[in-house]
Parts: sequence; C-alpha cells; structure tokens
Amino acid sequence: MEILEKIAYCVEFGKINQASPYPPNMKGEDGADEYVKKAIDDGIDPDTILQEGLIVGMGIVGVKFRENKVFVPQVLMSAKAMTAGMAHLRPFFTSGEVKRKGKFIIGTVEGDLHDIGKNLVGMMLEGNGYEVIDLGTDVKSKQFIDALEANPGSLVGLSALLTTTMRNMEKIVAEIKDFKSDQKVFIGGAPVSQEYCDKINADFYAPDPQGVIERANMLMGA
Ligand code: B1M
Repeated sequence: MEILEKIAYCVEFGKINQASPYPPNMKGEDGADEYVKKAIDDGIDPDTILQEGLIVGMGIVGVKFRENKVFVPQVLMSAKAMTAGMAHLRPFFTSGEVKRKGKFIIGTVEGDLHDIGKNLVGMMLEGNGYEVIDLGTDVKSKQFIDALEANPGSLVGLSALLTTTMRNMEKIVAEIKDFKSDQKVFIGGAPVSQEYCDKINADFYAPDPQGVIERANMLMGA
C-alpha cells in the first residue's frame, strides 16, 4: 500500500498514531500522525496529502456513517486520526501554500449546548478542505453576523439538537438574511428537517456531514 492509501486507511479506521491502541488489529502500527509526517518528509505536496489521503479516508467514513455502517464512536476516532494528520498540514494551509475551498462558519444555536454533531460536521468540513470558523455552542445571531462581517464570502451553518432551540434558528436565519440577503445558510441537527428548512427560509438542510460537504462543494464549485 502506498503512503497516501495508508493515510486514507488510518482515517477510515480511526488509527490516530502508533501509541493508539485502537483499532486493536493495528496496535503498534503507525497511524495518520506518523504517515502524514512521513509523506511531508518524502516531499509529497501537502495538498495531495490532504486530497488523496485524509479526504479520501474521511469521505469513505462520511458515506459509511450515512449508511449506518459505522457509528459515532468510530467516526470520532476517524475524526481524531484526521485531526492528528491535519496538525502537520496546518502550517502549510496557514502559510497559504495550500488553496482552501472556502470558509465555513459553524455554531450550535442560542440555548443549545450539544456540540458533538456540530463538531463532527466541522471536522469533516475541515478534512474536506474548508477553513472552519467554529463559534461553539449557544451562539446568538450577533455572533454569526460578526463572524460573517469578519469573513466575507463564508458559508454559514447552524446546528440544533433540541426541538426548543431549533425554533431559534428561524430568528437567526432572518437576522443573517437582514444583514446579507443572499447569504447561504445551512441548517442541521437531529430535530431539523427539509420541511423546517423551507419554512424558515434557510437555504440548505443536510441530515449529516456528508450532505453539508456535498452542498458546500457545489456552491464553491469545488
Ligand atoms: Co441532550 N437531548 N439534553 N444532552 N442529548 C437529546 C438531544 C435528546 C433527544 C435526548 C432524549 O430525550 N432522547 C433530548 C432532546 C429532546 C427534544 O428536544 N426533542 C435532549 C435533552 C432533552 C437535553 C436536555 C434538555 C436535558 C436536560 O437537561 N433535561 C439538556 C439540554 C442542554 C442544552 O443544550 N441547553 C441536554 C443535555 C445534554 C448533555 C450536555 C448531557 C449531552 C451533550 C454533550 C455535548 O454535546 N457535548 C447530551 C447528549 C449527549 C444527548 C444525546 C444523548 C446525544 C446527542 C449527540 O451527540 N448525538 C441526545 C439523544 C440522541 O441523539 N440519541 C440528546 C450524536 C451526534 C453525532 O448526532 O448531534 O444529531 P447529532 O449530529 C448529527 C446530525 O444531527 C447532523 O450531523 C451529525 C452527524 O451525523 N448535524 C448536522 C448536526 N448538526 C448539523 C448541522 C448541519 C448539518 C448536519 O448543518 C449546519
């Protein structure tokens, strides 16, 4: 297996680094951490490592997750493996050597403290080449708008896990659209639906991270 395939494999199966005991059948082997570092040392272009290694692995995970072939614990391990690999690439991104697809502002809406799903969406977006601006949880309209003002051209995504806080999305979407009428707003989270998205005039509903990535790539022409 060549090194980029190994990187994709480590992300797919959640192998973070050599010390990581998970998955048990890869105990003692190198993980995404070591392989990405080796790939850089071998002179492989960081963008190639991202696109043909980490992103390939996370793409497989996204599809498997949607199809219920893997579950949250495995996805979190994959996200950790990807994060370990990304840490070596980050300096190249921030130095501008790698062209990112765009910026994506994400937050869990006002009143809601659930962040596991939002973090997964953010990590998968990051692994797919987006710069993610994570505003955290309990995020109010003003924080989204301030972030949009500071990062023009960004996409924005709202997450909610409670039927009560989901209602806050309507106000936040309206205030974002008041700030910039053609701003594209994604919404998601367990209680959210396409019907609700249409009702509150949001632009895209995605049930899972893969759906957000696919829509964002279409919008960004990536
Ligand atoms: Co809470 N909680 N919780 N909780 N909690 C739920 C959501 C609940 C369904 C449990 C239940 O009763 N069965 C219920 C909501 C009921 C409802 O409104 N219909 C509930 C409740 C009631 C509460 C409290 C009110 C409990 C209380 O205090 N009485 C309270 C509220 C706190 C608050 O937010 N103000 C509360 C608190 C908590 C904890 C803090 C203990 C903890 C959160 C820890 C954390 O996030 N750091 C917690 C947890 C863990 C859950 C459950 C068990 C798991 C949620 C989760 O992380 N799922 C949840 C029950 C359940 O879902 N089985 C529950 C895994 C995660 C990967 O999935 O977040 O759906 P999810 O994200 C998915 C998709 O939705 C999508 O992609 C992700 C990956 O596929 N997605 C997006 C998410 N955001 C997206 C954005 C997008 C697109 C897709 O575009 C932008």
